[in-house]
Amino acid sequence: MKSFLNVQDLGELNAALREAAEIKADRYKYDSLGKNKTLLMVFFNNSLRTRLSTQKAAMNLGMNVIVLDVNAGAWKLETERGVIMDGDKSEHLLEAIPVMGCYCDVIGIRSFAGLTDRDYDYAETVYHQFLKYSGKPVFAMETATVHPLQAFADLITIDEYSQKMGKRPKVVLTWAPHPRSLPQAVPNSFAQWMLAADVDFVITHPEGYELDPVFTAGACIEYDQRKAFEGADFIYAKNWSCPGVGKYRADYGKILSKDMSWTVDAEHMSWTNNAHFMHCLPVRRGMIVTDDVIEAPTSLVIPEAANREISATVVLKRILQSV
Ligand code: AN0
Ligand code: CP
Repeated sequence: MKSFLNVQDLGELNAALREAAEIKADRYKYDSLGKNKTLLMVFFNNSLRTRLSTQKAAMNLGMNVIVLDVNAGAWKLETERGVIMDGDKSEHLLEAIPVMGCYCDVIGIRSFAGLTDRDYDYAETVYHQFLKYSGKPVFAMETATVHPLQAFADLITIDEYSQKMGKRPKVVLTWAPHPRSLPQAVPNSFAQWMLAADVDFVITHPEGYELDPVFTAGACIEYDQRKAFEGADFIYAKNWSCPGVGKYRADYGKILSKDMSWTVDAEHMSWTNNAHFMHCLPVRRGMIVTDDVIEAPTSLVIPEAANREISATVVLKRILQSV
């Protein structure tokens, strides 16, 4: 595997889930695979889970790890081509990327959507520049439109808990309010992975929040949150800003609603089949979810975060086996 952005990059999903279970049972099984190999993690944005879990995954495989926080000590990078660099940016990404590629064997990138230029974001411009100019395998640690390590960890979690239920689960992705404009990467990937998995999948959100059909083609969209929640086994909450689809194109990246009736509380959960609550974290309590719901025994936010180590170990293992 030379690039990891989409569910298809992983091949057959059941095989990947079996590999995840194998690694979870013995996470050091492949501890010499990464000997004398270096992972470079490049962060253009903040992170807690991705930073720690991906570094831990690399260490499970015996790799060395370098972390670069672009906004904390590196030269400020220009990413657009063809500009006169007379502002505050000292270096161009097109030199920085091949330089980074000199010092490592694999590169992970966190580069969120700017949420102003939809075409630039949805072309995954920064990610593809890394792929093209680093000469190394590259994987997404949340890029402009996707967060596949998160979606894979979410799928591993849903697979584990639905085995305990002994039935094909109903999984609901619900929009919830947030004070700031957030990317669509997490819901895009979650939808893409759920549609590839063996689950019944429903998306619910206010009008204008329709995700790009590239990720949701074939999904059931239910605008009535209560109807969507009925019979659900897993509630996956997330805020996202306007994806700018169809007639909402000019609203790309904007907040269209802060309707607090969408906050997941105990009443919302009472509509479900005693569902598990999920969220990728970081989460704002009182906005996305109430304290009692996130603290309930049915909440999976911590097991989900723990599975980030497993998804990253599988992905890095696959990459190492191909370099
Ligand atoms: C980010 C997002 O919504 O994409 C990262 C989530 C993993 N969240 C925030 O910026 C709060
Ligand atoms: N879920 C997730 O990716 O968290 P971080 O932003 O803390 O890495």
